[in-house]
Amino acid sequence: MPEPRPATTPEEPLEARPSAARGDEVPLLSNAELARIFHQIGDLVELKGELIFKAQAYHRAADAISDSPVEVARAYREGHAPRLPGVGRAIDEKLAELADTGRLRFHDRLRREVPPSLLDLLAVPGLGPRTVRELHETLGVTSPAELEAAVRAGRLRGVRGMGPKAEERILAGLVGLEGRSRRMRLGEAAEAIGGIMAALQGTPGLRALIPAGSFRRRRETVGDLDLLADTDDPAAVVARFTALPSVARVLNRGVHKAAVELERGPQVDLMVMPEGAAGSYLVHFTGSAAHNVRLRGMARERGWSLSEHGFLRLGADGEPLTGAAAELRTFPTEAEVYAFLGLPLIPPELREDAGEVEAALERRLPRLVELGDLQGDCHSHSDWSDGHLPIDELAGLARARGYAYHVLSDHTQSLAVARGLTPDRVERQRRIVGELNGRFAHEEAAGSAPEGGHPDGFRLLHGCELEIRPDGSLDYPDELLERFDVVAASLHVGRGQPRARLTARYLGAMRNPHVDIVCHPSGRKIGSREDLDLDWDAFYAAAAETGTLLEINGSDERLDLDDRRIRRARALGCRFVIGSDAHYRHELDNLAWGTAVARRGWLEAADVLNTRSREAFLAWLRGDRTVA
Ligand code: DGT
Ligand code: CA
Ligand code: CA
Ligand code: ZN
Repeated sequence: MPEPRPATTPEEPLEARPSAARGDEVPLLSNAELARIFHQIGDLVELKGELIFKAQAYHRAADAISDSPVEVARAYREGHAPRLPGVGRAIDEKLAELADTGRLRFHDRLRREVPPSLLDLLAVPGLGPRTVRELHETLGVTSPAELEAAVRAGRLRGVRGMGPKAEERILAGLVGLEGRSRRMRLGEAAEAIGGIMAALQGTPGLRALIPAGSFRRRRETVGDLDLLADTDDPAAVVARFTALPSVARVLNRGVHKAAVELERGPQVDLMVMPEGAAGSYLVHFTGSAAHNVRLRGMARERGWSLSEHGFLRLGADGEPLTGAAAELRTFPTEAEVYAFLGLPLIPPELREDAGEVEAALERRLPRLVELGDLQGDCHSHSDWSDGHLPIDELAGLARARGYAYHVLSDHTQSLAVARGLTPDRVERQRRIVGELNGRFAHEEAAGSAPEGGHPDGFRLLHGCELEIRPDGSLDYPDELLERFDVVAASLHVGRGQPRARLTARYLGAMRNPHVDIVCHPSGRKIGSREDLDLDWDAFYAAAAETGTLLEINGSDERLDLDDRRIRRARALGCRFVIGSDAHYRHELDNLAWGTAVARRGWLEAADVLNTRSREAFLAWLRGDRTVA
């Protein structure tokens, strides 16, 4: 491929895969793709420090190609090259090579000579090739992050022609770049990849599409999307993928892969897996890179080199054997790849080189909790506070999903912005919950409950999301708290208090015997609101001691506790619940994200209390901690 591979693809060029040999027909590059290549050549020669007019010639040719009404590559291939303004002999030859082979050796060589990260610097709004080269040569800056550090350290002042104005301009440009490369929340990633997978449904020859990368690992934010295709007809899926209406730009296209940028959206990398050898592909493109490095090390110790193509036998010199001696082992499934290394299959959520390889070697990987283990949802809001669903509808939806219980947990009185409930509204709400449950019990007894319900029947549990006030007091008196099925305490105001005060507020709430759960303990919102400043170990110790459950909030902008804190909390003896914090109908799906985070935190079903039956869950809340 002539285009630069996106910054997010692996070091080894994908084209090096053995299957490149089956690259029967060379794909025809579009005018836009050709233009992009020539613009990039122009940038690269200028970055290299060659004469400016050379660079300009490439940019001019690029413009002429994108303005041309004829399909330039096809015309070249068919032997009637069009006359393009500004295209002389040198560029004419390059166009012919691109049209015939789909690649350009000159471009490949340039990309080897110039640090590719300098192209990232070029993406900073307001930075041209000349400035980038100057910054690289005088300050050694090779990436946007290094540039930002240099500007902030005042090192830019030493560069010719760079004053305070330039500093300001560059910092503004860096902010712009960040906005463009913002990482997605899990829900956004799911929506984008779901749309693409739906649109590719029915592509001739397509057997399966599997999302890989950080999304498959359910990292809390996702940079770009990686999609693996299992197909009889790679060309068909690549063609349909690059022509999707949601695609703004094709960044890269080959016979077995492509990369695109979605309209106002992320980059998506599509890779076709070689038939019968999908295992190492799945492992490689699921990552993480750190996990892959560990696997490669283990392969090496056993005398093999591991890449996405499979295992290659190493010779005495430590290099893969070649020619007649070459030996390649490939596997159709991931489990077989792990087995070849003497390991059980490691679930994608654990593949972060955070101890999972050691645990696998010692056969002590956890049996991770699954979404299907959950018997009920522990956190939701109706239109009585800041939710958008009437109580009966909320209950009906949870019941239809097959749960045995669902906690209604509207806000309490002092959270006026969220229409927190006064004690008399709590009383009225309790009556409504009671009536609903009466109806459910009646239907279940009469055998007239809707299909698809839980075999134990369904009950709406009356809870509240109890505000811990800035002075540490609780928002309802004990006599009222006592009457709820579930009390979940939260801290939304006075977030800026010093660590000792904040920690004491939580500890005080946990010592109240009516408080069952602490909701979204860190209070963060991903990308927009910092964590509370807490003495975390003291917090976990108090939760463990008082038997207070810690929520794993499944809202994709919270995911709180996060995976790292879950592991620490569990090590200190804490137990958990997973809550959707649904305010809208579709947010009931947040339980999936909550479960993913719990899995990334190495939790098993036994660690998560809402995997228990309604009876056992309620008994546990009442203080009977012996019920299994
Ligand atoms: P992201 O997109 O930033 O959220 O994170 P990932 O993990 O999806 O990373 P991405 O899209 O760059 O690459 C997908 C997978 O491909 C990654 O998880 C592991 C593999 N991979 C990519 N680059 C490298 C690399 O430089 N070295 C190794 N060993 N593996 C890589
Ligand atoms: Ca990628
Ligand atoms: Ca990715
Ligand atoms: Zn809430």
